[in-house]
Amino acid sequence: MKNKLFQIFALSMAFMLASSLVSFKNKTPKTIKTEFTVYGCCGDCKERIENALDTKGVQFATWDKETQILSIVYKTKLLSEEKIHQIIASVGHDTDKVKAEDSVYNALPGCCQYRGGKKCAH
Ligand SMILES: [Cu+2]
Repeated sequence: MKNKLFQIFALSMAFMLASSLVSFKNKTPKTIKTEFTVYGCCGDCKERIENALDTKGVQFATWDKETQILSIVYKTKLLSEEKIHQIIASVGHDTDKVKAEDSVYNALPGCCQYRGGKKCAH
């Protein structure tokens, strides 16, 4: 009888532990690290992209012109991934989700106009 009670006790403890772990996992973390494609071509593009992301809520951001991949760590309280895509598009760089306005894109220096698979002139 005692043994059975102990079994029930142990089982319910295990269940509580498991469910608390699940709810812990579902909580939004304070910071998120993510990577996505941002189109650009040269060191000037890199500076433009990274400067645009030098903003509140971004802990770390680096763009690789060879792979066109942006790696970013941001605070979920202050930013969302959508917002980050918009910030980048607002300085003329297309992402895999948000395209820059043509007027903003056309205002980029000619050597930085990367659309159509063009390589930067420098
Ligand atoms: Cu460029």
